[in-house]
Amino acid sequence: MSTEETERGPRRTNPESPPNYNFSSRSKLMSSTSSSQLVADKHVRYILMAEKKESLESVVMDHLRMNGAYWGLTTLDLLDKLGTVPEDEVLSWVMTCQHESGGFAGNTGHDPHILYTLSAVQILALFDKISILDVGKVSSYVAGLQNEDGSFSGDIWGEIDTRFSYIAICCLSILKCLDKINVEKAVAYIVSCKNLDGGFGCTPGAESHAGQIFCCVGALAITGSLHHVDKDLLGWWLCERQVKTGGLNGRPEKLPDVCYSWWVLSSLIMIDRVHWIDKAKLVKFILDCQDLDNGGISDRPDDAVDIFHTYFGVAGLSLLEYPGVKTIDPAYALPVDVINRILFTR
Ligand code: GRG
Repeated sequence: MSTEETERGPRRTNPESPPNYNFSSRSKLMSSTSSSQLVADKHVRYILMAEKKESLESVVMDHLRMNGAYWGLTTLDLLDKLGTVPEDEVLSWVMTCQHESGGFAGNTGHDPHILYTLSAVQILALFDKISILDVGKVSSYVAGLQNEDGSFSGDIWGEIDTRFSYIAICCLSILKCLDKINVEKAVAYIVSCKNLDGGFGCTPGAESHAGQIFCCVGALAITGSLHHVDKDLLGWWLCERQVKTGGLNGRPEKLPDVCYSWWVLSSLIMIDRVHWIDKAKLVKFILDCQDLDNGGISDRPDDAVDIFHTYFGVAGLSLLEYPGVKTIDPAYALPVDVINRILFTR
């Protein structure tokens, strides 16, 4: 690892202006670094099958179908295959999940939660259909979950977590309604969750975890507040997540998991320290987690595949600039062309 790098992190100062990450230090990674290639067509087929109502995966995921739809549809878009899904059917189902409060549920007839509300907004963004939303209603639901100390609850039951801070900020930024919350207090709460190791936890004093770090760094990036991050200290903690096989874990002494290719890598990119890990070894780890016969990606080699790991594997390869995969935005977790379309148009 080199600590001689100059400070070249994201330079956004205005929360309403588009992100400006410096990718200049990212080298092109060719697929020849692994014994296998990305079997994109098989992953597309796997996702389209997993969505079918009668599949086991669809039954198991019934209560969080909105998240599953976001993972699957974003993967299809990254592989340039969003056009293969029946858009009208998807959009009308998404809208059946909206509650009168303005929030979205994980499926029709379920209770609303901020987790599913972001996924619903992201799905509409993928299809360039934010316009079918009552933006005032959705943004009021999200803004109404902010607490006096700046934190966010997930729903009316009040659980507090920095995941919900990220979701609120990401969602309101996409809807161009960040002015509906107290951004200063939201940022102060996130900063209060920063630990001595440079990482962030789910609440003040909670252990640093790569998933929470993504949420906190992402929220700080979107609000132009990355100066609160000690980039060298956090970059060191994050690059220490890479284990011998090339995979990344979420905290010390834990097993590697493909999903951390997203949580860790996106954070490293946002703080401009992605060149501190071995990218070729990580590409190989992700490719080794593919089901080469039936498509889909698992947490670790030879485990069963699922839609969550398929998304985070492909999203990780996108961050690694793998050929044939569209570029994803590390803060918004949507393809860059989608984010540009939203942030550059009124
Ligand atoms: C739009 C990408 C996107 C996210 C929305 C929901 C959310 C915001 C972020 C979740 C961040 C998070 C906490 C991710 C971690 C998920 C995970 C694999 C947790 C497993 O934790 P443990 O403790 O596993 O079971 P380890 O790996 O620590 O053993």
